Amino acid sequence: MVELLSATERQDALQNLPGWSEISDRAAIGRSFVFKDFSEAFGFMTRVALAAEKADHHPDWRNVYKTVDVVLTTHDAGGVTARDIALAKAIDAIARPFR
Ligand code: HBI
Repeated sequence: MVELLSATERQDALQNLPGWSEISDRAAIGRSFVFKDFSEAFGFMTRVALAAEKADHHPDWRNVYKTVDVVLTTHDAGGVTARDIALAKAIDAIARPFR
């Protein structure tokens, strides 16, 4: 079972994840992405979905038109783990070319 990150480990990880922040009441981390239009937003979601399947770690996300709100937590551990940090990094790499 993957271990929960400590508060310090979470803060350190977030230093290298610009745009992501702690959602403390949900024991999670989150970031919002705004794209040019719905088509780009959904293209981003399609790519993230494939990465999530590969990682067997899935986002809790919401899409309204060109905005995608992403929340990551590890249900099995009841909070933020290294798996969330790894997926956040993968998600940022997917979002980069859309800029
Ligand atoms: N995704 N975010 C998240 N958190 C999990 O704990 C998780 C998951 N996707 C799949 C998964 N766990 C499976 O390993 C378990 O449901 C068996």
